[in-house]
Amino acid sequence: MLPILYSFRRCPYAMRARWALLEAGLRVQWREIALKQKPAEMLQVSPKGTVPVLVLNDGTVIDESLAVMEWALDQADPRRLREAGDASALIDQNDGPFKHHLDRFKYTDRYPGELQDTHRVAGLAILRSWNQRIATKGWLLSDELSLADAALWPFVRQWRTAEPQGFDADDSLQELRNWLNRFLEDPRFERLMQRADPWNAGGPQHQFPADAIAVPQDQPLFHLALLNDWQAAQASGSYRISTRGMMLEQVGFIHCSWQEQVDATYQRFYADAGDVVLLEIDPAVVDAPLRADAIPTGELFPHLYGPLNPAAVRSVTAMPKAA
Ligand SMILES: N[C@@H](CCC(=O)N[C@@H](CS)C(=O)NCC(=O)O)C(=O)O
Repeated sequence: MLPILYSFRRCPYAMRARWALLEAGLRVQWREIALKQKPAEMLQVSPKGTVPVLVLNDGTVIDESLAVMEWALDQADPRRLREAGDASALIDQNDGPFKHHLDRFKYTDRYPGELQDTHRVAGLAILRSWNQRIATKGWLLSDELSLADAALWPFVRQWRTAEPQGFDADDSLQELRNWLNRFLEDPRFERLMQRADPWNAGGPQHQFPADAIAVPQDQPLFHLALLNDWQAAQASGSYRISTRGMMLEQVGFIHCSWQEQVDATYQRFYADAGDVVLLEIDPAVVDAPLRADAIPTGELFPHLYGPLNPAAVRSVTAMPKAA
């Protein structure tokens, strides 16, 4: 049984939770909700009535978005989001003062007596400080994507949505705009914004992400590797190449194939690569989550969301195979 996620498509807290589930290669039972008509099943496990709520198989209820992110990254953190430094001060600034001003800037009519301009000015001061960090470091915390970036971008997106012209024309937000666009242009964005009607127990049951499936445990997986890389992995105990010329940290998963997909992958990417080996992997022995994701043509490929432990490799064959 997969964990259950109660979610709301446009909620920035639920968005960052879904983003982390995507990042970690996980799948969940997806229960989209309407905020005005929350399902009794959700309120029973989390009476405070906010999304996201994740219910694990052992009954554990995680009903804070950051805790959902942490739980997901505990399962797998292939791009090492938590190694870029301490994200807590930025997240506190976002979830506290920035969210306060964002709500009053975006939904001023819901806050009688509040002036939109006061909150525009205060919110912009925070956005400018983030812009400055990105201008200096590349991302919010360092030159690498981190938990802070992943936790904040849906809120910056919401600010932009309130007044896109102002945001897009502001010279003091240029680096922040480019940063936001990295998320909006990432294929993960479209996947995490998939739509579903509000859930009810008698209706259709969806999974998130909707375009992924489980990787069967009883069919071997294959990965093409450069012989040198494979030898180095045997020595170090961990293989971290995603595909030719790309590391796991860059891509977020290790590309694999099912048997019938190997030849096309070899011809496309490895035919001129020199010494290449085909690793046969037992999916039941890998140490990281596996998920089969659709590529743009719709074809599903198995992906490993963490390093490959050499113990999961059942056979190693030189490529191309002898006729
Ligand atoms: N601190 C919570 C906040 C979650 C939150 O406030 N979510 C909003 C939707 S964006 C919500 O569910 N509000 C309840 C409501 O509108 O009834 C978290 O991080 O998960």
